[in-house]
Amino acid sequence: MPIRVGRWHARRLFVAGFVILAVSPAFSVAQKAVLPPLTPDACDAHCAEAMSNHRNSREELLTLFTIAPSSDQAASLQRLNRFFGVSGPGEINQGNKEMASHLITKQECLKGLEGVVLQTPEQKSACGGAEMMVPIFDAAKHQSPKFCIDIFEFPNKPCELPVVWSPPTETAVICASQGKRLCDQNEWNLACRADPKGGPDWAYAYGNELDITICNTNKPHRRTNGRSCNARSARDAWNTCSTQSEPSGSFPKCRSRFGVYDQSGNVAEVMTRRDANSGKVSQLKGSAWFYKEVARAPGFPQTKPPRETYPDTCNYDPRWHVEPMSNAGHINYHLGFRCCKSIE
Ligand SMILES: [Ca+2]
Repeated sequence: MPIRVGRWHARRLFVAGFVILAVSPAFSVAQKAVLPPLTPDACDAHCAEAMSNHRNSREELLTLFTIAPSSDQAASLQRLNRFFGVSGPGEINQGNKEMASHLITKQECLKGLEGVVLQTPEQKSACGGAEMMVPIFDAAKHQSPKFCIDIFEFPNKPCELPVVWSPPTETAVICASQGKRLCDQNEWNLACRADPKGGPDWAYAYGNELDITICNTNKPHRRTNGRSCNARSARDAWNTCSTQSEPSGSFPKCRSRFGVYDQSGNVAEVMTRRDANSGKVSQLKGSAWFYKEVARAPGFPQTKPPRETYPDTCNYDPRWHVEPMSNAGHINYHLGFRCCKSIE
């Protein structure tokens, strides 16, 4: 059944979800970072080049992906036209460009991926010809692939900036327009921890020891124009919180053994979870660029006084902003998504 959600609907739901927002570890961190504000005067040539990767309009955002031939092209385009835009937090974009900070240029990112085989012909074939997807399976259980997952955060293009401000209901529609669907948490976890060669699972996509320098997880929230990030409402967050994502794939070692990038860090990700009581619900997980502020290795003793910290292991199961997928509207400046696809 098609999911119908309008922009007004998503905004209303953000307010409904705001009570939950207040207890999210992601928003309860102390904002101690003191970095220079990003203004045109302070942005040197390198900075300007990195920022040029940030799309300026709905039209530019819509060039980042194509609608699958299997979808109703006209209907999909009509809906996606409503979803994307750069005017505020009620639209999907790459963050408020006035506040955003990206430090790695597209060329630098592409340089880091030189010589890397992102997707083999066999993987592409297993995924029904889909670009930039890899099949996932539990080799230790001799399981054949049942699904494929996007190699990068949406728009699943190497060295493009991921989108944020995407409510789960709309992410599901967007994935459907790609001939895909949102990933289930169990699928995302397996793609993160497992070894296609049948070796032991890892705690993190990149290994068993926490290292916040491997992925885009080592940045504090930056102050913008002298102000700290204030996420008390979507509009406040839009006006004060810097989206500090980097082009997808900028951290070459931030890659699972299946070849999936940025499962730790960059932007947190929307997925789904089957709940015994509520059915299919939205599940938000994966850390974002500011994870250093809330990082906690498994078993590491709690700080005194306790502050909100959390592990970022593949199997970590947070329950942030859980909403029925039929009516899930939580959005914020550090939340994106990636898509999966069942293998027929
Ligand atoms: Ca991520």
